[in-house]
Amino acid sequence: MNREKATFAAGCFWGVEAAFRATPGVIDAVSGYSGGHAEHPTYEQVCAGQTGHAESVKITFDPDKISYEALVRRFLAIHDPTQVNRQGPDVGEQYRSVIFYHSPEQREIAERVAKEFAPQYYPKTVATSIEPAGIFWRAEDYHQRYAEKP
Ligand code: MHO
Repeated sequence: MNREKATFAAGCFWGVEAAFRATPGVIDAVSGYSGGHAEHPTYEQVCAGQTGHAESVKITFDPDKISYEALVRRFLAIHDPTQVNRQGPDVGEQYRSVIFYHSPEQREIAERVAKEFAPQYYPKTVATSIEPAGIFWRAEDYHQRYAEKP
C-alpha cells in the first residue's frame, strides 16, 4: 500500500482529527503542534500562545484511495478558512488555518485549490497560509482520538 503524508491546521485539533479519521482513504490522523518555534511544546504553552504553534493534524493516507487534492477540499469544507487567528469560539494564533505541504506537488495543489475556492467566499478573503511542513510535535495522549472519548 502506498502511503503519503498531509498536515493541516483548521482550529481545535479534536474535531479536525475526527473529520479526517472519518474520511475514506485516511489511514491515520494524529493531533499535534506545527509551525512554531519552541521544542516539545505542551498544550498549555501552545494555548497560552507562547510557542507560535498551530494545533495541527498529521494525516497518513493512501493516495490510491484518496488524492491530496480531495484532502485539501475536505480541509476547506470542515472549517471557515476566512477566519483569522480563530475558528468559531476558539480565538488565538494556535487556531489559524494552515496547509503544511510536504512536497512541491502538494504546494502546487494547495495553492491551486485555495485560489479556486476564493471567489466562493467573496467579499471575504481566504486566510489560509500555505507553508512548508516543518517539525510536527505529537500532542499529549489525552488529545488523541479525543472526539471518541465518552
Ligand atoms: N475551546 C476548546 C478548545 C480545545 S481545542 C483542543 C476547549 O478548550 O474546550 O483547542
